[in-house]
Amino acid sequence: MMKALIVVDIQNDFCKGGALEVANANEIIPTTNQLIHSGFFDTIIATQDFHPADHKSFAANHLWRKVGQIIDLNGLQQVLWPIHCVQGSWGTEFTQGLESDKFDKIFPKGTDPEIDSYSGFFDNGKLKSTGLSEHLKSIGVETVYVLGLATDFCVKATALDAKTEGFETVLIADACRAVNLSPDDGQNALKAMKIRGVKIIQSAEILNFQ
Ligand code: VGL
Ligand code: ZN
Repeated sequence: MMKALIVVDIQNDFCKGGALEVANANEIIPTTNQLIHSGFFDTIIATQDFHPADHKSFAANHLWRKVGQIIDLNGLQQVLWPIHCVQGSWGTEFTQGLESDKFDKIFPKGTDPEIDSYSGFFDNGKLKSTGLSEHLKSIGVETVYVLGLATDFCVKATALDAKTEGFETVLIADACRAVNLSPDDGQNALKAMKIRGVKIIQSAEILNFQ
């Protein structure tokens, strides 16, 4: 049974000193590296938030809009974010210390300025595939393990799409951190994933038995 690890958006802009800093994000890097080295996974995949400078998820690209506001963007609700993960910038690079040279394949997302893409599989309107699902199926992956940033946005969206795509889906909870626009968002995201059939585990359940 082939197993893939999906490392979601461990990038400078979501870590210490980044434009969309997630609290305590850097704490997940040592655990992620241990999982990468565990030998438990048949393939290591990463997603990378990778926006053009004119991306419409940036508050700065709308007149009179502020970070945190919710707007209608081409028929979808869109939270407005600070400018982050712009192609070619430091912010979009994988964070120092993360063993990104071990990634077998990287799936960029959020490249269309008109639509955001939280999931590593599809944009938020499910209009276009990134190719991740097709790739995993082509190499025979049946189970995906998801970790990274942020629990309440890209991790949640990626895990839910993995489940919908027919993969056995496991969330490694201690290797995720949440944005928490509201204080309980991270916890609520875990509950929402669990209800949809995503298995929630701790990294020790993999690392202690390798
Ligand atoms: C993310 C907000 C905007 C994430 C990406 O990786 O969770 N959140 N872009
Ligand atoms: Zn983004």
